[in-house]
Amino acid sequence: MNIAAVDYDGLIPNNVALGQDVRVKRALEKWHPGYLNWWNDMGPEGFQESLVYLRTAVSVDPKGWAKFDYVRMPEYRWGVLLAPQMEGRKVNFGTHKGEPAWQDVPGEYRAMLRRLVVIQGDTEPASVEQQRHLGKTAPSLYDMRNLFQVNVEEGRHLWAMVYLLQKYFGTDGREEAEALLQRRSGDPDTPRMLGAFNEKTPDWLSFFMFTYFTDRDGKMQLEALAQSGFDPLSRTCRFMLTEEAHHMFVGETGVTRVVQRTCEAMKEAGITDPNEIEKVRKLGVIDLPTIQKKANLHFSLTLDLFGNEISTNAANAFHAGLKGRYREDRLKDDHQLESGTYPVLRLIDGKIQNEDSPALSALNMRLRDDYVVDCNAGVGRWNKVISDLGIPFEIKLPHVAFHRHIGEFSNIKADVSGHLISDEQWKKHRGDFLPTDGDKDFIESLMQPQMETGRFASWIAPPKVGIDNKPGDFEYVKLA
Ligand code: BYC
Repeated sequence: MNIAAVDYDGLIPNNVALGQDVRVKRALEKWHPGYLNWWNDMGPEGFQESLVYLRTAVSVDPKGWAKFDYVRMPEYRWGVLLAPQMEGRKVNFGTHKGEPAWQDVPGEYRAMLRRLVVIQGDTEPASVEQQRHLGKTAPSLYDMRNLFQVNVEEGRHLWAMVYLLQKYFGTDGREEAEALLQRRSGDPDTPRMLGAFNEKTPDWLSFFMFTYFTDRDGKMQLEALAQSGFDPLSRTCRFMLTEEAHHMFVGETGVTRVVQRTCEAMKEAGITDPNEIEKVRKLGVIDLPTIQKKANLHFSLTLDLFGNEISTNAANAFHAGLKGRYREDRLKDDHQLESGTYPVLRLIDGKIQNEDSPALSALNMRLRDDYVVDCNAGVGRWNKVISDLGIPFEIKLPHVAFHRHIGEFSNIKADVSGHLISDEQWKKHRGDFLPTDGDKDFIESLMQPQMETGRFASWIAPPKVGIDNKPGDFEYVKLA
């Protein structure tokens, strides 16, 4: 079988020869109605009958893997797609370094591997649940289409993890696959597994921040799992990363367009001081200090997703060859880390300072550091838009100790610069760092839908180019 081509004949499009794997095919077909029920209950609210101009993966060839067409979301072809197998691939880190990559689950690591797959799987439907109400306040049909594209692909990523569970983990894999459809973002009794996936995505600025910051955690984690010695996981994550890139594009360009519109409106009105918040808001755009507060919120919530700075779980997963570092294969060291150290930012004697820690234990910290570098690149591009429009303002990522709920800094209060502050001071200044109820109400007041083809809400600039090179007046969603 040509691995680059996808078999579209059956119920579940795939490039894993599902037709010859009766047990797994049946298990997935049995899971399918539950998935559709979940999509109908918890997927986008409304618009399920509308025709959306979506891309669907039709191949895993990096040169041309997607086709664009109008699709009703419930009819989207969610499938199982793995990147092509690499001849002679080896485990390239940890204690098994140099051994052939596993095509089956190594028995001794079964529980650890299942946990990683389940956690990854859990985030995918969670994000769809968090974003389900956004369609009805879309600032344009272009944005609505991008939201739905992200949503159907997160659905596909759930399929990707469920395939691994059904194929490689027997009865308990099947149970985990069921449980992935039962948990609900924000539900007090059956919440999603990781903190940030139980938070609200109340408005479109949050959606753009989420796809910028939180989908980027997705990228980092998938890159680390793509290094896995368990080859089916590696191949799965490699293809997911292809799709993930668009989600971060939506976030980065979304925030850019909000920032651009704000600065343009300020310029037109002759407002040069970004802190003249009320005047700026009267223009029907979101003031830059509020955009900064949203960035503070989403960045800090996402940092929690990297787990504890010092983690035995992370050390064990690396040692076992299951989860590597960011782009492990491009790093130049022994890939075993038995003796090295890594500087970890910790709270020591009441001060935030670096401490050299065993490199193996510090892998969450290291991935988080790589993440912060990656985040900063896009923030620099937002700032270029602001400075090109002549506004004296710079968006900055807050200190990693700010507003944390997991790890070293979860028990202290720090300001955005990383200065320790008392509970009293935190209460007093919280509203300077994070969106207040007033900020939220203002943003909500702007969330009026704009559903005319080629038109955009007052607070966001049109994109530079259309999706699939379509012109500005293209009807991305044919409303039913
Ligand atoms: N919330 O040893 P530690 C994505 C728990 S996003 C709640 O530091 P570890 C996407 C932890 O589970 C990427 N609990 O943990 C983005 C552990 O509990 P147990 C998702 C947390 O394992 C946008 C205990 O604390 N993929 O794809 O080193 C849209 C001890 O912690 C949290 C992955 O995350 C938290 N934030 O690190 C759609 C990859 N943090 O087991 C999709 C797979 C920690 O002792 N996951 N805990 O009861 C992992 O690699 C790791 O499990 C984590 C945590 C990085 C999450």
